[in-house]
Amino acid sequence: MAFKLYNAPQSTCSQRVRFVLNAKRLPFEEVKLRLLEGDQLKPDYLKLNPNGVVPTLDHDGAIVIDSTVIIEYLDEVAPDKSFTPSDPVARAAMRAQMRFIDEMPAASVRVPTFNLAFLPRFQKMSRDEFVAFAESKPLRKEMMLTMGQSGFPQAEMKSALDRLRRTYERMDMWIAESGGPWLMGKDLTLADIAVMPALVRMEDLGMASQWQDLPRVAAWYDAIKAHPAYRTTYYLGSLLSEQFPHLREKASAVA
Ligand SMILES: N[C@@H](CCC(=O)N[C@@H](CS)C(=O)NCC(=O)O)C(=O)O
Repeated sequence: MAFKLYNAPQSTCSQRVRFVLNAKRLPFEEVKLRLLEGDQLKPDYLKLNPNGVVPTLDHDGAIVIDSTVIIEYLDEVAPDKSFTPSDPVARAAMRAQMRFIDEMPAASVRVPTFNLAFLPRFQKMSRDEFVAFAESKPLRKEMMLTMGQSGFPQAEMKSALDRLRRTYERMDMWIAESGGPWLMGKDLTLADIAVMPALVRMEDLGMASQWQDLPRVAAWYDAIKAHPAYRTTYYLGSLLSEQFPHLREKASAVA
């Protein structure tokens, strides 16, 4: 089995897939796209992934897109060290958690990410360059134009942080109900892996304090960072603060 992963070091969606590949010890070729340069919008890549986003998995020529779909696919084709419960009811519960995670934290985390990390880059573009860049995005055109070159308004930032807070509270409830240490109990599942990058991103942006009053979530976070796959997934250059020097001061001002 040969895997080629088109991804970006700092992309939260890519980090889910790298974690699963690493945890399963599946060797893979990594193709790194530069998202701010628009590699994901080039015609050859759009043939693989018409959404113009990463990640995309090429498995012996079969193309699989969307990180949630990819991690489920990997668990099916490489079932050793499975991250999916065998009981159908538990499997359905895990998938429901993953839907919640895609709708809530995975979407919300883009707002602080863009405002705190990427905005200075967009502000350097001329208006015409920015609009052309935004309009070339199949999935994120409207989001980019709403953000504009002055960033998402404070109200949008506040509601994104509120949605993230509700995620930490939901995680706390899941861990309490399952007995932990993971979201579904004693076994790490794809749901844990799906939510992990949002919390890593928030810590990277200086906002880990948002879950410090939830000791079960804090312990969960420490545990997933201690997993052997974590270090290989978050190789040097995977954190935004490793790339954007302005980030640390600005993030600590927001926290
Ligand atoms: N639902 C998709 C979302 C993918 C996505 O939004 N990827 C981001 C990085 S995490 C991206 O490629 N952004 C580039 C862009 O918006 O142009 C997935 O989970 O794979």
